Amino acid sequence: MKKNIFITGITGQDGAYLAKYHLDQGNNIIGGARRNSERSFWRLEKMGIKDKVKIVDFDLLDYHNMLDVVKNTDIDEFYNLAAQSFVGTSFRQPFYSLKCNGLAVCELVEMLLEHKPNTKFYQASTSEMFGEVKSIPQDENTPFNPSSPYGIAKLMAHNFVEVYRKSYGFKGYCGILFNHESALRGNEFVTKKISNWVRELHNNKGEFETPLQLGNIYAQRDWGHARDYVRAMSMMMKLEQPNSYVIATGQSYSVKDFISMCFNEIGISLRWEGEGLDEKGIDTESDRIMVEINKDYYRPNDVEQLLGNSLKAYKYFKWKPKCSIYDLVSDLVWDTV
Ligand code: NAP
Ligand code: F7E
Repeated sequence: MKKNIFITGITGQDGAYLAKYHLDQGNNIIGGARRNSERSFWRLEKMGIKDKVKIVDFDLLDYHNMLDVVKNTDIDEFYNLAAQSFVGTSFRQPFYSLKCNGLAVCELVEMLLEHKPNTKFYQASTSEMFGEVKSIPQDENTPFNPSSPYGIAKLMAHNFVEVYRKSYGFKGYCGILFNHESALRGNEFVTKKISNWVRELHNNKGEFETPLQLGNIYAQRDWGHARDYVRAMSMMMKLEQPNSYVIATGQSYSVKDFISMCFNEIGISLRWEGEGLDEKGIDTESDRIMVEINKDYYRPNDVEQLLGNSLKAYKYFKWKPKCSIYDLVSDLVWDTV
C-alpha cells in the first residue's frame, strides 16, 4: 500500500536520496523545506524528481510551523533529516546548533506523540556522538562521548527519542549513521572539497592557482555512500519494534588516504613530504605541490578515529553496504549521482 512519507531536510543530500528511494517504492513524498532568499532544489532536480515531490514550509526553529505540519498532514513515516549538519560550524554557532539539532527534535517528538502517536519517526543520529571514542570499532553498546557542540546536540535528540520510546511507546527509530557521501554532498565537507578540486584540475587540464588547502589529514573516517545509507533508514522503519542501529561500512581511511584515492582516479600519484603544517602532497611526475596544510581548516577539537560495526543492522534487517570506497571516490570525482 502507498505510504505517505514526510522528509524534513528534503533539500539536503540524504533528503534527495531518500525521496528517490521512496518514490521508486511507489510512495508519496512530502518534503519540508525552510524559506531562503532563493529556494534551491538543485539536488532534487539533479535526481530528476523535483516535480514528483510535494514541498511544504518547515523550519525546525518555528514551533508553531512544526505543530501545524504535524497536526494537518497525513503521515505514515516521518524522517527528521533536517539539521545544522556541519561540525565545524557548530563550534562557531553552538547555540544555533543545539536548538536545531537538539531542542527542536525534542519538541517534534513531543508533538508527534501527542497528535500522531501511530506515525513512525526516524531520527538522524550520528557517529559524532561517539566523539573521543571509548572503543574501536563502535557499535550500539559503545558509550557516547561527544566532542563537538554538534555531537552534544545530536546526542540530546537521540537520548530523548530513546527515553520516549521506552517511557511512552513512542515509535522512534534512530539510525546512528557514520559519514556518508555522494555527488550531492555539500561542498564544504572534506570528501566533496577534495573531489571537486581534483575534478577541476582534470577539467582544466592540470592548471590551478592555489594547491588544495586542508586541515587535519590524519583524521580517520568510516565513509559510505548516501544511497546505501538511506536504504538502511527505510529498512529499519519497516520493523515492527523501534530501535537504534549503527550504519557503517566497517572500513576506515584517513583523509590523507582519501586524497590519494581521488588523485589516483585522475591518474596522478602523490608523494608526501614534510610534517605538521609543512606537510605537502606532491605530484610524483611533475613535482608540483598539489596539497598544502592550512591551519584555518583545523577545528578546536576533532574526532580522530571512527570505525563502525553494523552487525546489529545486518542481524535485524539484513542491511549491508553495496558501494565500495572506490565506487564512492569515482562518483565524487566524476560527479555521478
Ligand atoms: P545536509 O545535506 O546538510 O542537509 C541538511 C538539511 O537540513 C537541508 O535540507 C537543510 O536545509 C535542512 N535544515 C537546516 N536547518 C534547518 C532548519 N532550521 N529547519 C529546517 N530545515 C533545516 O545533511 P545530510 O548530509 O543530508 O544529512 C542529513 C541528516 O543526517 C542531518 O541531520 C545530519 O546531521 C545527519 N547525519 C549526516 C551524516 C552524513 O555523513 N551525511 C552522518 C550522520 C548523520 P537548507 O537546504 O535550507 O540548508
Ligand atoms: O570532516 C577533517 C575534519 O567535515 C571529516 C557530517 O556529515 O559526518 C560529517 O562530519 C574530517 C574531520 O565531516 C578538512 O577535521 C581536514 O576530521 O567531512 P567532514 P565530519 O566532521 O566527520 C558526521 C558523521 C556527521 O554527522 C556530520 O553531519 O576531515 N578535515 N581538512 C576537513 N574537513 C573539512 N570539512 N574541510 C577541510 O578542509
